[in-house]
Parts: sequence; structure tokens; C-alpha cells
Amino acid sequence: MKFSGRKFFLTFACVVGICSLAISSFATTWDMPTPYPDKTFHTVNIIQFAKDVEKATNGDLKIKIHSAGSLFKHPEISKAVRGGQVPIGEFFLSLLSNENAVFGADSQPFLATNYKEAKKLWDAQKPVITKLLAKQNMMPLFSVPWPPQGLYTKKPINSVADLKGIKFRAYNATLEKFANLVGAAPTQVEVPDIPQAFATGRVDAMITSPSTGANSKAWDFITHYTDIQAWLPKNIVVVNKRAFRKLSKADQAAILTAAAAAEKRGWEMSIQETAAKTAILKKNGVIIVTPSKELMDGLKKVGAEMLMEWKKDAGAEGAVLLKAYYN
Ligand code: PCA
Repeated sequence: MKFSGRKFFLTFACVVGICSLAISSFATTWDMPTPYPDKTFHTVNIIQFAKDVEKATNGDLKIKIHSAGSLFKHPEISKAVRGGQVPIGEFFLSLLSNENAVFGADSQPFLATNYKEAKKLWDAQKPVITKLLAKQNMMPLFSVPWPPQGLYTKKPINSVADLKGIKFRAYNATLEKFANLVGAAPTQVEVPDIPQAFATGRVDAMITSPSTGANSKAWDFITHYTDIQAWLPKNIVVVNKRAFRKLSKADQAAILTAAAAAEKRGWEMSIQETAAKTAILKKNGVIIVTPSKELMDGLKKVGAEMLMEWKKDAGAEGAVLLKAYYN
């Protein structure tokens, strides 16, 4: 039997119609790699974000979280989102500072040392990095800081000289530089590997938040926590722009609303974490130390030196950022 042109068209339209109906009734699932374990407050916040998105899109869009670097290793996550292997992902923002120093503003020692300053810094940093991420086909959804970073050691640290020669865990290039400048010997270690790195003697000290210290059961391998409140580095959740554009306008709006709520909630969770996790360190026998003036003066001197270098590296974009921050 031969199809007439009209009959063929109708048959075709019908098949397409059925198909698009079928497609629209299937939910989209987005795989989302994240670097930190499930109980980390950042991950808890992202799990809530995924629930909010699913609810607001009436189940149209599901976000499946792959935590603790299980889908992509932490240093690969930004590349995976950029290349479209995954539509969405979370990573430690300053890991991108090798591409442009402005990504590392929040890891500069003593530039922003409390939540108020960290918020101001994010407001100044966000427009600059949004432009840079757009060039890589990515868009920021939300960013949340870790609690202020403190010093974990196996002995009291009263001055910068006391850090000399200590094997030091680092999590990015800036911390590695800081460790080198204070005379320590840095090694990169991801959060899930911290307990083993201490147990095997690869490292003897670290700078991180009360969250990561308590979650890693730092009392098993260090004795002192010196509360130097050196910086509040952030995680960021980014989306691949092409993947985002494929969603309906209503689903796009739902994601942006859930992201704004996640950013607000995440900052509040971070503030809560600071006191709660410091208390857990203390309860488990860690000696919580208020830093000596000598130690702080020495560390701040190193911070000032690093900021000068950062300004050179960050060029015109860094100047725009700092101007907005100091305003
Ligand atoms: N925890 C993460 C990043 C900063 C923090 O507080 C870590 O230690 O790698």
C-alpha cells in the first residue's frame, strides 16, 4: 500500500505527538557529583536542594547526588560540568584559582575572617566569577562557606617558628603556598583521606574548619586546635548552561528559587556548625587554644605577603573585586 502525502504527514505527526507526549511524561534525572561525605553540612544542604527541586518541578527534574567524589574525583568535577558529562556539580571554589586567581579570593589568609566579611567578599566575587564561568559554559547556582579555618596540631603552637618542618595537610594551591611560607611541608589530601593520612604519618598537622576536624575525628590524631580564624573558603554549585537551557522555563525558575533558598540555608548551617563542631572537638578532649599575639602577628604577615602576590596574579579582575569588597 502506498501512503498519500497527507496520510503520511498525519501518521508522522501522530507518531511525533505520541513521542513528545511520552517524553514529557518521563522525568529528567541529573547526576550530580559532590566531593564531600554525606554527613557534611554542605552535602546535607544539597540533598535538601535536590528535594526542593523535585517538589517544585512536580517530579520533572530529579537530582541524583553522588557524594564523596564517588562519580568524579574532586579535581575532575568542574571539568565534568564544563564538558557536559554531568549537568551539575559541587566543588571547592578556589580549586579553580589555577585558571584565574579571582576564584581563590576566599582562600586568601586574613582577607575575610568572619561571616559578615565573607558575605561581602562573595558579593564582590560573584559577578566576576559569573563572567569567567560563563566563558566555560557554566553558571553558578549557589555558594556556601566553610566555618573559619583553624589550626590542628600535635603540640602547642605559639609562633610561626613552631610550624617549621611539620608535615602539613593542604587542600588547595593557596594553602600549600601558605604552608611553605611558614616553613611547613605541605601534601595535598582530600577530606575522605584525612584520617588515613594522619594514621600513616603522611601528615602531622592541618588547617581546616571545626566541621571537617570533627567529622574526621581529629581527636584520634591531634591534641591542639588553635582558633586562628584565618579565612572562610567556599564550595560552589554550578550548572552546565546547555543542560539548563534544555529545561522548560518553569523548571529553570524552580531551580533558581531552590538555589537561592539553599544559599541562605547553607550560610546559616555554616554559622551553626562553627560553635557546634568546636564543642564536639572539645568534648572529645581536643585542647581549644586562643592564638597568641605572636602567632597571629606572624601568620598575618605571611597573609599580607600572599595578598600582594595575589593582587598581581588577579590583575584587573582582582582589582574590581577588591574595590567592591572594600567599598
Ligand atoms: N573543609 C574542607 C575545605 C575547607 C574545610 O573546612 C577541607 O578540609 O578540605
